[in-house]
Amino acid sequence: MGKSTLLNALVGEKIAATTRKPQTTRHRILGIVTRGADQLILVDTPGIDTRSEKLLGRVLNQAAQAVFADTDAVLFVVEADRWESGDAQILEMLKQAGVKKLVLAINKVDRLERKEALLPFIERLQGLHAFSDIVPISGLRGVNLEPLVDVLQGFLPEGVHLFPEDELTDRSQRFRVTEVIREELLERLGQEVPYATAVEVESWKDTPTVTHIDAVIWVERDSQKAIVVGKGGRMIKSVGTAARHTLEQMLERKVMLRLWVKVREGWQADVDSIRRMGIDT
Ligand SMILES: Nc1nc2c(ncn2[C@@H]2O[C@H](COP(=O)(O)OP(=O)(O)OP(=O)(O)O)[C@@H](O)[C@H]2O)c(=O)[nH]1
Ligand SMILES: [Mg+2]
Repeated sequence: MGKSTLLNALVGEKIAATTRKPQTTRHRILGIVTRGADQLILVDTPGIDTRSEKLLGRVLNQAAQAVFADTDAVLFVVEADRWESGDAQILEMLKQAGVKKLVLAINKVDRLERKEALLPFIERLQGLHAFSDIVPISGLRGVNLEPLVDVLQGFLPEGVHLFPEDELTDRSQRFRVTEVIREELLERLGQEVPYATAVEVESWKDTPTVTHIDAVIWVERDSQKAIVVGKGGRMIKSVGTAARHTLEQMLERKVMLRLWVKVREGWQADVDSIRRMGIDT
């Protein structure tokens, strides 16, 4: 859908991992946009998986639903010209949760071959619910984001700042580092492995010239470890190089990144280990 891409675009920095794989976001992540007297606090939720039966899937769904309780408005992101059964289920859930201010963002308009397709799509969605507003956007290309912020700003209590002006997220630098590594990993792996991985920063040391970071990529099985490491260590090397590059831009200094792949059996099924990975339960 592009929720995390949108969050990053609105905040102006990479906070949340974005990949082609569904269920990339595993945490509730706040993005903070300060505009004069107002402050917009965006909550990026894990996508709601309408299929998953595993514990991790259930935990992610709960995290998404818990968010609705204390927000001023919900931004429902769908893709242009694509309305799927999962979207219908989520809309139903939002209605049942009694969400009053429901803004619809029609994302990825840059991908539309025929711009004329947008109007009938908007009309169709208008027929499904009385949305507070409908804004066509592209999070990736930065199309129409200012008008979207204007609309959301209209639903905020005026002049309330909950965070310092220069703060962009509630998440630590360590967390952002794990997101960068996870993003590179997920983009390179096939369908099976990603859900079985989690990243943890084990040590972080700043010297005057370099930041040394050691991180562990947890997997569930030896076979997955072999895939993540890759032939002759090629996969892990490529993940490490790409992640280091992004981290150097993010931290604005030289980074030495060391990655380890370790097996922790059945971690997905274990609430304690889900919590240890920093995933909200
Ligand atoms: N063409 C195009 N692609 C986009 C746009 N926004 C996001 N994408 C791509 O869509 C994919 C999914 O984006 P994410 O931001 O990770 O989506 P998400 O809704 O956060 O997904 P989950 O966290 O997995 O629920 C990525 O490959 C993005 O680059 C857009 O406006 N246009
Ligand atoms: Mg996401």
